[in-house]
Amino acid sequence: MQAKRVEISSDGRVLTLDIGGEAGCRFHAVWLRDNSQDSETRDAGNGQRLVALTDLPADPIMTNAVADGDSVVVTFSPENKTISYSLSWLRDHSYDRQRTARLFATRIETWDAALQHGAPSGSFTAVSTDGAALRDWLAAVARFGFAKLEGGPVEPEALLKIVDLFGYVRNTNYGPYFEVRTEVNPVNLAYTGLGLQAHTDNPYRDPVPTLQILYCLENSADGGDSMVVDGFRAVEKLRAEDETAFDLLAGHCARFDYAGSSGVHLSARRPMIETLPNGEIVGVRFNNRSASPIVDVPFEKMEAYYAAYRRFAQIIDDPAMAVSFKLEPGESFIVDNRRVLHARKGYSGAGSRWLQGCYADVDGLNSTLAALSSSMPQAAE
Ligand code: NM2
Ligand code: OGA
Ligand code: ZN
Repeated sequence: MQAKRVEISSDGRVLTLDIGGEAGCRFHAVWLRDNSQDSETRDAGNGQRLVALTDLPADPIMTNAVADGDSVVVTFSPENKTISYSLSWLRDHSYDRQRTARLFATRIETWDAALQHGAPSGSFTAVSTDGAALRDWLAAVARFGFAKLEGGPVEPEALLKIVDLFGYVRNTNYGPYFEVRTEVNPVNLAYTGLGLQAHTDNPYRDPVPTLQILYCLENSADGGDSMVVDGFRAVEKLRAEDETAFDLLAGHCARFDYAGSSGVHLSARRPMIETLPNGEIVGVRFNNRSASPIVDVPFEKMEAYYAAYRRFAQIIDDPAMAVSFKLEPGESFIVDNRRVLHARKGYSGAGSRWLQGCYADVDGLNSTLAALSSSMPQAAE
């Protein structure tokens, strides 16, 4: 890659480059200096920055910039420091562009019941033994917020082997993993045969567990089918239908609590729809069982808030939104618990039902996915 134009503004504060197909791409001196990749600024081994921002001059000026093959070489005053930047790195990190409003991160693809027959799924054996299969399965989780895994061993703790493939278990008051089966005096309604409306887990926790795995060991009772719903698609629908309803749920905190066993009282205040400063949707918290009285909505808006909440719940419960399946022993699924809600039908009858569940976090998943993706060729799309 060559730079066709390399120009410094007369005050030395802005560098303008034509890189590849991108013309007139501007960078500030202060930004470039902070992002120097030289060995005094960044450790050559681990890539970490060696200096604090306050160690650098507040007002650096560029005194010279020249193209040099696939790099541009810039000299900064007052340090009189010359630093080389790769053009492809600059192109990849360019910030001088139109920002188009979007609701989700680019890799996210929202879905509804139509995904039923192409639901993301992997083979336990393949993901355990083949890096490319693991990468593709993790990529599906990142894209769709859930994936099934089939053909695993029908043995307790197999779910921990799945977590070991990409990250770390999140231990909680429920233990490193938990038994999801009918109990006498259950500490949580999940440990009964009741149906569970689509929900995200542990909205009463801050930070919320960002991944959940449910692994089936027995499922011969009548019922007990699983459903997953894309919370981001539900938000998209709500917003398209009624932006005021979206604003009400995104703009006020709900509250969630759990105090079902002795010595535990978890609570969190967060909106049901969580957004970034640019409006991007990053999280959904929805769980009727642990919702607490909402006190963060002004009196004048409370009825409208309830109408929005009800409409959001109707969208979530609409069968046209759900992918459903009945887990067989040795099958499991993982959800991004900030995005995809899970539900189960009630169960009863002669047979038995036993799942094991655990939490983990997406930092590990994303890290493993990124490392696997950079170390091997991409799968054909
Ligand atoms: N269990 C399964 O978030 C919830 O309370 C749902 C969680 C008990 C760990 C159930
Ligand atoms: C849970 C849960 C669903 C099921 O344990 O959090 O939602 O299928 N269980 O039992
Ligand atoms: Zn749950």
